Amino acid sequence: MATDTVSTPVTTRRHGKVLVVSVDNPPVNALGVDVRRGLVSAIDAAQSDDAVAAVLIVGAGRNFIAGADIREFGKPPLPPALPDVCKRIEACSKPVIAALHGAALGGGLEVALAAHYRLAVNGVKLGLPEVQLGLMPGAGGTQRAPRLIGAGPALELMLSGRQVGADEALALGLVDRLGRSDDTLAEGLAYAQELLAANAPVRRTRDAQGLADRDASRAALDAARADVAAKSRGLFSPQKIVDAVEAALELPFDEGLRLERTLFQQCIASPQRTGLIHAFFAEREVAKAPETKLAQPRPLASAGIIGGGTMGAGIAVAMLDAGMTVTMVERDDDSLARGRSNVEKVYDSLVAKGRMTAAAKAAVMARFSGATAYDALSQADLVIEAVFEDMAVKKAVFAALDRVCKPGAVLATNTSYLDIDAIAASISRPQDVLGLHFFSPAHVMKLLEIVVPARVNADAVATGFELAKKLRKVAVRAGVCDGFIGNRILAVYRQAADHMLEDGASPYQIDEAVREFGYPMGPYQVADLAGGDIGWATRKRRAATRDPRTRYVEIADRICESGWFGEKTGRGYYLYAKGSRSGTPDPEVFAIVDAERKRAGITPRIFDNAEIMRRYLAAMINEGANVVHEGIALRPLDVDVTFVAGYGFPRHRGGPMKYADTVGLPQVLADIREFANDDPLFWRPSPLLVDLALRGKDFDSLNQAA
Ligand code: 3H9
Repeated sequence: MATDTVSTPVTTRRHGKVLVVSVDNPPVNALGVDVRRGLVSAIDAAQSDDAVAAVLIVGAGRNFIAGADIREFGKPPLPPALPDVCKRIEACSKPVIAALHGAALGGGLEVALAAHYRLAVNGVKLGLPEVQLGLMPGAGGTQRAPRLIGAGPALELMLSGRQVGADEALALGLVDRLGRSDDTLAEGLAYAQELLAANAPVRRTRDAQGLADRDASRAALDAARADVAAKSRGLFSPQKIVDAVEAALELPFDEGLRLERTLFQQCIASPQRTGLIHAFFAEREVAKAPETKLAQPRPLASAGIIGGGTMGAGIAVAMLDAGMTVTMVERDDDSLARGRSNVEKVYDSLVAKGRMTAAAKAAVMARFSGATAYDALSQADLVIEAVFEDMAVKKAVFAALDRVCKPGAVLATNTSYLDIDAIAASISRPQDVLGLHFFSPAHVMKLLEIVVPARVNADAVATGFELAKKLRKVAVRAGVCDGFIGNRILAVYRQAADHMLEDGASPYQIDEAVREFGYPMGPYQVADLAGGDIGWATRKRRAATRDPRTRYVEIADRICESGWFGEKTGRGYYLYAKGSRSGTPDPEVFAIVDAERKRAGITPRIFDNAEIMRRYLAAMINEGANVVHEGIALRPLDVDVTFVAGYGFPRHRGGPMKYADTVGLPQVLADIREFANDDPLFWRPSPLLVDLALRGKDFDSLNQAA
């Protein structure tokens, strides 16, 4: 064995006639400029060295290559460009083999596609996820993947961005061979030796015949184009992916590559790319809360849940799905039976859809137990209460937990707005108390607000973040206030929407404007889905403490007084035909709105959708700035992640604070000042917004500084 050139982060080492090229660029072997340079010089070295008969590319650490270095996008490009690196690999006159493990994504898979043979070991994750970043494969992926596996499967991979495992990759033809062991290097070397022994030729993907059946390829393209038009809700890059695959079908390979480059640059220049990459990094940044750096999480094997309603059962399912042992406590046998059945229902529906076997369900439910006495929680590492939103009830639950739980157990409340400092202060161990605010349905929704009261220990908070990781949730650290980050901001922009409703817009127009912006649903559709009675109860409870000077729109109350609580009652802001989940405009709602306008002495005016969004978003951004200013959210990016992960804010816009940066803070401030002419109490500019605008800074400057 001979060792020669060493050029970090790509090293080469000869094993007999095989030159092993190892990419070692932690944390994920992204294809930064040094890696690109290293790969080109490694191929050049292999080409010019007579002792080398084949090249094996492997990744060091946990992954092959996770893709292009996302941090380089938007900066001046440094040569060699990745498409040229891939061309160089493919042009090599000696067989190049890629041995894949861990992530082989985006540009990483494109490097592998440029190689002549591919082997993968168990646990590999292959994919072309660029679409999730507002991009498309830009290093030959749109030209090579269809030639290798056919237009239909390639389009599906690129448009979904999903990852495929080893077996599926083999079945698709993305890889030629699966390794028997997990030792990628040994498996790759054995494969290379075998190919050399068989005199296997250089086999270039550019010459593969996956598009030979033109009719099938054309049909796949047409279907994909129709699907994109119907479903991609204004996203830019999916259309470009289809255009590029069309080029693969219609143009010679090199021309197709050139078009791919042009389209890729258009995606890079699009604001959607900026928004989606902001969301990608922000989601990783929120996981690094200060407490996670200060302290180690406590043990987290077994959990208790108090309350088996929709929320408690959803949390139980999320934990069971993560492999935890769960004990549910309810006040009596009947309630417990209902709680258990709420949990089982979720699995039964999976079994009915064929997505889970009855045996798998039984195995999961074996980790679930129920009790009507708190003693059953004496050994739990973590207990989450999800009982009725009432301070006295919550305090009684915490007093019981204080009595029975082992020392060091983390005691969490799922309250949406109650004062967690007060709950913590009511027991003997406030250092163990925090808020874990799940969103319904808790086993589906990605967001988890981790609410940090004043006296909690850092290791309890770190345990909350560890739990989020286990449950695969996006955790955002929030301070204690009414509504924390998400619901506090929601309350304000919902008011802005109600003001517009009373001033002349219809709920249907507001929903439409919000959907046009990229939300899956508008606020009145959401209200109908969630059930109007919940918000109504809260409004009634707060009526006594409401500032009488603030504008209060009563339309929602009138609708609730009619017994119209939304979808579940067949009527809310919309009318729902029996069994239907999509509503139609309701003339009687128009009548209620008209009557309320008259009562309030308002002459309705016309809004256009642009003004609706200007007001809706200004309210959201302004309260977001307040939340950051008061330290409830650590940074603007925490607000962004909250809204993207939990409130349907269009991911390609990055989040409300990122969006504000793209509009420009002086413009947002000018809007708020304009709106304040009519309602100065509601439209009070946040001091943080004023300060940043004055200093010519944006919200992102606070993300960088933190
Ligand atoms: C592309 O390839 C375009 C080409 O087609 C064309 C080019 C011409 N770059 O997620 P983790 C960082 S587009 C830079 O927590 P995991 C990440 O920020 C790319 N940095 O780990 C984090 O940093 P920090 C297509 C990256 O084990 C750290 O690595 N590829 C990149 O849970 C660990 O990440 C993708 O979209 C990157 N590409 O998951 C794949 N990737 O420690 C994106 C990660 O400072 N990546 N980082 O917070 C992933 O999906 C996951 O990171 C992966 C690992 C599955 C790889």
